[in-house]
Amino acid sequence: MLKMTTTITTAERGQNNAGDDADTIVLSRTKTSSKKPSLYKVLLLNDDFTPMDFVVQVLERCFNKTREQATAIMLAVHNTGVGVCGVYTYEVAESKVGSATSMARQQQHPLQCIMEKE
Ligand code: TYC
Repeated sequence: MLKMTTTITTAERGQNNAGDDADTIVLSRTKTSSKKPSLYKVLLLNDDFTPMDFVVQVLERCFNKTREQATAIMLAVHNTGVGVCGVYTYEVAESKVGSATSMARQQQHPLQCIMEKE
Protein backbone atom coordinates (compact mmCIF):
# COMPACT_ATOMS: atom_id res chain seq x y z
CA MET A 1 0.00 0.00 0.00
CA LEU A 2 1.32 3.45 -0.96
CA LYS A 3 0.35 6.43 1.17
CA MET A 4 0.47 9.79 -0.60
CA THR A 5 0.43 13.06 1.32
CA THR A 6 0.05 16.51 -0.21
CA THR A 7 0.75 19.66 1.78
CA ILE A 8 -0.59 22.94 0.46
CA THR A 9 0.62 26.13 2.09
CA THR A 10 -0.95 29.56 1.82
CA ALA A 11 2.10 30.65 -0.25
CA GLU A 12 1.33 27.96 -2.83
CA ARG A 13 -2.28 29.07 -2.84
CA GLY A 14 -1.04 32.58 -3.67
CA GLN A 15 -2.08 34.06 -0.38
CA ASN A 16 -0.20 35.86 2.36
CA ASN A 17 1.91 33.54 4.51
CA ALA A 18 2.13 34.98 8.00
CA GLY A 19 3.99 31.89 9.31
CA ASP A 20 0.79 30.57 10.84
CA ASP A 21 0.42 26.76 10.99
CA ALA A 22 -3.32 27.17 10.76
CA ASP A 23 -2.77 28.19 7.12
CA THR A 24 -1.40 24.72 6.24
CA ILE A 25 -3.78 21.97 5.21
CA VAL A 26 -2.73 18.34 4.71
CA LEU A 27 -4.58 16.23 2.17
CA SER A 28 -4.04 12.47 2.55
CA ARG A 29 -5.19 9.62 0.42
CA THR A 30 -4.32 5.95 0.54
CA LYS A 31 -3.81 4.16 -2.75
CA THR A 32 -3.74 0.34 -2.94
CA SER A 33 -1.36 -0.92 -5.61
CA SER A 34 -3.42 -2.77 -8.25
CA LYS A 35 -0.54 -4.04 -10.44
CA LYS A 36 1.15 -7.35 -9.66
CA PRO A 37 4.84 -7.49 -10.66
CA SER A 38 5.77 -9.56 -13.73
CA LEU A 39 7.33 -12.93 -12.90
CA TYR A 40 10.32 -14.62 -14.50
CA LYS A 41 11.28 -18.30 -14.65
CA VAL A 42 14.92 -19.08 -13.97
CA LEU A 43 16.01 -22.02 -16.12
CA LEU A 44 19.04 -24.31 -16.16
CA LEU A 45 20.16 -25.70 -19.51
CA ASN A 46 21.82 -29.06 -19.97
CA ASP A 47 25.39 -29.44 -21.17
CA ASP A 48 27.75 -32.41 -21.50
CA PHE A 49 30.44 -31.19 -19.10
CA THR A 50 29.10 -29.74 -15.84
CA PRO A 51 29.18 -32.50 -13.19
CA MET A 52 25.78 -33.61 -11.86
CA ASP A 53 26.80 -33.10 -8.21
CA PHE A 54 27.87 -29.53 -8.99
CA VAL A 55 24.43 -28.75 -10.50
CA VAL A 56 22.81 -30.16 -7.34
CA GLN A 57 25.02 -27.84 -5.22
CA VAL A 58 23.98 -24.81 -7.31
CA LEU A 59 20.31 -25.67 -6.85
CA GLU A 60 20.77 -26.08 -3.09
CA ARG A 61 22.86 -22.90 -2.59
CA CYS A 62 21.31 -20.46 -5.06
CA PHE A 63 17.73 -21.71 -5.23
CA ASN A 64 17.21 -23.02 -1.66
CA LYS A 65 16.24 -26.51 -2.81
CA THR A 66 16.54 -29.60 -0.62
CA ARG A 67 18.96 -32.31 -1.81
CA GLU A 68 15.96 -34.32 -3.06
CA GLN A 69 14.38 -31.37 -4.94
CA ALA A 70 17.76 -30.38 -6.38
CA THR A 71 18.47 -33.92 -7.59
CA ALA A 72 15.04 -34.16 -9.27
CA ILE A 73 15.52 -30.80 -11.08
CA MET A 74 19.08 -31.69 -12.14
CA LEU A 75 17.90 -35.05 -13.58
CA ALA A 76 14.98 -33.35 -15.37
CA VAL A 77 17.46 -30.93 -16.99
CA HIS A 78 19.85 -33.76 -17.85
CA ASN A 79 17.04 -35.81 -19.45
CA THR A 80 15.03 -33.09 -21.23
CA GLY A 81 17.56 -30.30 -21.84
CA VAL A 82 15.97 -27.65 -19.63
CA GLY A 83 14.37 -27.26 -16.19
CA VAL A 84 12.86 -24.61 -13.94
CA CYS A 85 14.80 -23.65 -10.79
CA GLY A 86 12.12 -21.21 -9.59
CA VAL A 87 9.90 -18.24 -10.46
CA TYR A 88 10.80 -14.77 -9.16
CA THR A 89 10.38 -11.04 -9.72
CA TYR A 90 12.81 -9.49 -12.24
CA GLU A 91 15.48 -8.33 -9.77
CA VAL A 92 15.47 -11.57 -7.77
CA ALA A 93 15.63 -13.68 -10.95
CA GLU A 94 18.52 -11.56 -12.28
CA SER A 95 20.41 -11.94 -9.01
CA LYS A 96 19.94 -15.73 -8.94
CA VAL A 97 21.10 -16.09 -12.56
CA GLY A 98 24.19 -14.08 -11.58
CA SER A 99 24.92 -16.19 -8.48
CA ALA A 100 24.52 -19.51 -10.32
CA THR A 101 26.63 -18.30 -13.28
CA SER A 102 29.43 -16.98 -11.09
CA MET A 103 29.47 -20.20 -9.04
CA ALA A 104 29.83 -22.17 -12.29
CA ARG A 105 32.51 -19.89 -13.82
CA GLN A 106 34.56 -20.00 -10.61
CA GLN A 107 34.92 -23.77 -11.17
CA GLN A 108 35.23 -23.33 -14.96
CA HIS A 109 31.98 -25.19 -15.69
CA PRO A 110 29.98 -24.12 -18.78
CA LEU A 111 26.59 -24.35 -16.97
CA GLN A 112 24.01 -22.01 -18.54
CA CYS A 113 21.41 -20.33 -16.33
CA ILE A 114 18.89 -18.00 -18.00
CA MET A 115 15.67 -16.16 -17.19
CA GLU A 116 12.47 -16.01 -19.21
CA LYS A 117 9.29 -13.98 -18.69
CA GLU A 118 6.42 -16.23 -17.48
N1 TYC B 1 24.52 -33.45 -18.42
C1 TYC B 1 25.45 -33.25 -17.32
C2 TYC B 1 26.26 -34.51 -17.14
O1 TYC B 1 25.92 -35.57 -17.65
C3 TYC B 1 24.74 -32.90 -16.02
C4 TYC B 1 24.00 -31.61 -16.07
C5 TYC B 1 22.73 -31.50 -15.53
C6 TYC B 1 24.60 -30.46 -16.62
C7 TYC B 1 22.04 -30.32 -15.53
C8 TYC B 1 23.91 -29.24 -16.63
O2 TYC B 1 21.98 -27.98 -16.07
C9 TYC B 1 22.65 -29.18 -16.09
N2 TYC B 1 27.35 -34.41 -16.36
